[in-house]
Amino acid sequence: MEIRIENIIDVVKEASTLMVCSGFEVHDKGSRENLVTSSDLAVQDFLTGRLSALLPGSGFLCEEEDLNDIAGHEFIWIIDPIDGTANYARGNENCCISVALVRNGEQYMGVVYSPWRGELYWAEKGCGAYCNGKPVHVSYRSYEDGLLFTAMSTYHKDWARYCSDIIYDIYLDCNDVRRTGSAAVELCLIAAGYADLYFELRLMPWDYAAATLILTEAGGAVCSFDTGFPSLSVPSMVIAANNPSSCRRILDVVHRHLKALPY
Ligand code: 2AM
Ligand code: CA
Repeated sequence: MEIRIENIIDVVKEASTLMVCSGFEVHDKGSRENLVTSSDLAVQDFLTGRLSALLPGSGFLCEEEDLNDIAGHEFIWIIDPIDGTANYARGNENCCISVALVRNGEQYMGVVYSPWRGELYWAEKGCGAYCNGKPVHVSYRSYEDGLLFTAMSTYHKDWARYCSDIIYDIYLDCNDVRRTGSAAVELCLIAAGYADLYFELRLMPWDYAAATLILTEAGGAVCSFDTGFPSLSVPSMVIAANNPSSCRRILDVVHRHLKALPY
């Protein structure tokens, strides 16, 4: 079955019309930090319908409605219908649709579209990374000149001390710290050279599956706690940077503070 990145881009752009609609309902998913809106559900339903028609028999791992059907499929879609829902619910522009296509367990294609920011990033394994049709590349900044995107453990405030200790140590040596509230937006901004370093204690695959392909195709480096690539099926730590040595340096700080993952 032939699939082209343009097919995915068209579907994601069409899905975004459901995101930028006026009027949506907001509900929590068991805690006040963990929100879902009627737009998240509408975008996910649209994407799963259209993408399964593009690749009949493909599997899905999606944030909403516990959609996890990944066993035994050559192709798997990993989808966050809205990454940055807490921003979206407040009218903050830092949110996006994130769609990754995994083939035989490997990242294959990724699209991240932030309609309010007007940025459509995509990458195909081995073919580079693009934003709005133009190639993007990571920065050449040193660790010391680097801007760090990071976050506290929003859904697990009991782990916040680990995050703050790690962030504090990185902050002492780098330039400064930023936080947008969307992991996918942040990883794409590093791909395009607007920032340089990244650390999150625990993310879900749909937060990073597309954006980490975009970042590595833009020349960046990505790893997890055990030095390998973050998992494409279960929650993982995500460390990333504009080059392998800065990525390693963040990992060294993490290992100074954590002997094992708290999850
Ligand atoms: P989400 O909107 O898909 O849940 C990592 O920072 C991830 O945590 C983000 O990509 C976002 O994913 C979620 N997040 C960010 N800020 C948040 C907040 N204030 N409340 C809850 N979740 C947040
Ligand atoms: Ca989401």
